[in-house]
Amino acid sequence: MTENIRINNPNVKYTDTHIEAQYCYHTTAVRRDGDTLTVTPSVSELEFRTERHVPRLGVMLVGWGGNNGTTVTAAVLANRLGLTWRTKTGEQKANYYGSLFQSSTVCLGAGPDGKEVNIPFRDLLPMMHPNDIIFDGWDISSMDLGSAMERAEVLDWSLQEKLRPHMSHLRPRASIYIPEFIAANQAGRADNVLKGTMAEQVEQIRADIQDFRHSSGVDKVIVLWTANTERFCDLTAGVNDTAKNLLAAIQSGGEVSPSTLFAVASILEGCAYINGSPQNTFVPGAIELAVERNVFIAGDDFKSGQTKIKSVLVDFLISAGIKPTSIVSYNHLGNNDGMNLSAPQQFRSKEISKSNVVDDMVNSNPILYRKGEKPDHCVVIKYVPYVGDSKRAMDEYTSEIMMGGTNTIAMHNTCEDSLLASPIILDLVLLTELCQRVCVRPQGSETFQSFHSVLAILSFMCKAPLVPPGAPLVNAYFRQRACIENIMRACLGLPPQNHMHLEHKLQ
Ligand code: NAI
Ligand code: DG6
Repeated sequence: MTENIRINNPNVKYTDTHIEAQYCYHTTAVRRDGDTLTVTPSVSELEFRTERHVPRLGVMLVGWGGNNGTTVTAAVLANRLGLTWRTKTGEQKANYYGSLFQSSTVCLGAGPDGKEVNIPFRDLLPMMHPNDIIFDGWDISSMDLGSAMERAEVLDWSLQEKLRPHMSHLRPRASIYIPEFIAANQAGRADNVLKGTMAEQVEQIRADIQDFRHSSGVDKVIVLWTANTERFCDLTAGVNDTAKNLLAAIQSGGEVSPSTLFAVASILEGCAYINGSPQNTFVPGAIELAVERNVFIAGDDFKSGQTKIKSVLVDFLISAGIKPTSIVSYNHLGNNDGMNLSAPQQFRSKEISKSNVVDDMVNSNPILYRKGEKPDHCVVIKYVPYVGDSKRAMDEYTSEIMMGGTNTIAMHNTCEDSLLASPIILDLVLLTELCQRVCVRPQGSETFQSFHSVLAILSFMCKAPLVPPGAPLVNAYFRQRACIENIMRACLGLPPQNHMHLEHKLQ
């Protein structure tokens, strides 16, 4: 089902190439003087311009042969081919459940009968369909994608049998492998690695991107890291603090992680780069390079399961005036990601990423929390091979309620990790591609601007969102979702969704 949206408003113009929308952007400034807060609303007139032509998109995955890499490739192929397969409970059809754009809806307004009209999120603006994405990528393991899908143990066997002929000819390109950044237990699969100096390896990655672009005929390429979680990189003045120093460190062979090397190669090729893992790929020098070259970067760490629930539940509790005092999150999983995370330094990267997700909600409520006060927050991950990709997550949220009461919520969640991450990978690249076609002319300016290189609108899909310096960091799920929806509405000259329904509330 695809809906054609046409905005009936003189402030919105459709040209052959663009949608041009005049938009009133309302903001509110607050000044505190002693006990008094002075609140000043203001409005500025912006013009949004969105290119209508949807290009052919190529996506290069770093870690293509892993569970996420093979699952997302298989899912797109299965949807493109319209595959169905038998399971023990009947026939299953390929779908994109879990994708914000493909499988959730937004309310456009009210129909003649006063009822809400909901449309697929993807239909708000011209967007690429995931079925049309062409995949390529790198892996330190040389296994072809058909066999790697089998190694992942994620998809039903009868589906794998149908997909294998379409996947066995896909082989990951050789990758950058610096053993000290990922767990030692990964060494056994590293049989597909580049040789040469760091600078030569970056040049090879750039050559791979160019080769893919030319051989596949895609118009643009986005690179996404879904390889193993790395340890954090030391932040060192003179090495990775500026773009110039980072490029020099690559030439001289300083401490630069493989994920940062991929980011640099992508930025130099003008390709957006997304980090789906928790490590600090975006050292200050990498961010500066992206800003200098006007290339989008985004991350960090897919927000797929336990953390997604956390960003809903804690938001609910705190916004309802209930005070979470202790959050304890265990999970165990048995896939290769779990094995890599069983090493302390790699676990530490994930622990940091998973632990900061309630900060914005806690800081928003000084009635419940004194300055600096936080709930206890404990994150445990254990490797249990038997459960494979079927991750178990157990959470306990303890909160203070009225008059000293205690409210404890415990939950247990079981599901295939890669089937949660794959639709998020698709949403990340599709939204990035859309953002590359949107620009905004601020009031009084002659020129249009693109979004900031640090693409914070992607926060919704990330556990530890990267935002431009000084920008507010939002983890709360519905605020993040509303941000995407309202920016897309702004591109159509539509006001933010206000949920007031005043027309039904007056006499
Ligand atoms: P995986 O271990 O199955 O796949 C990672 C792949 O990366 C492996 O095939 C490995 O050989 C490859 N690899 C390692 N270093 C590489 C390098 N330098 N260059 C190229 N390839 C390299 O892991 P999975 O389950 O696919 O997860 C991938 C990443 O996504 C992990 O870092 C994980 O923490 C992160 N993630 C996964 C989520 C999920 O729900 N599945 C959610 C959030 C993050
Ligand atoms: C163990 O936690 C493995 C990780 O890669 C997670 O599965 C992944 O980061 C998803 O985390 P969450 O908190 O979004 O479920």
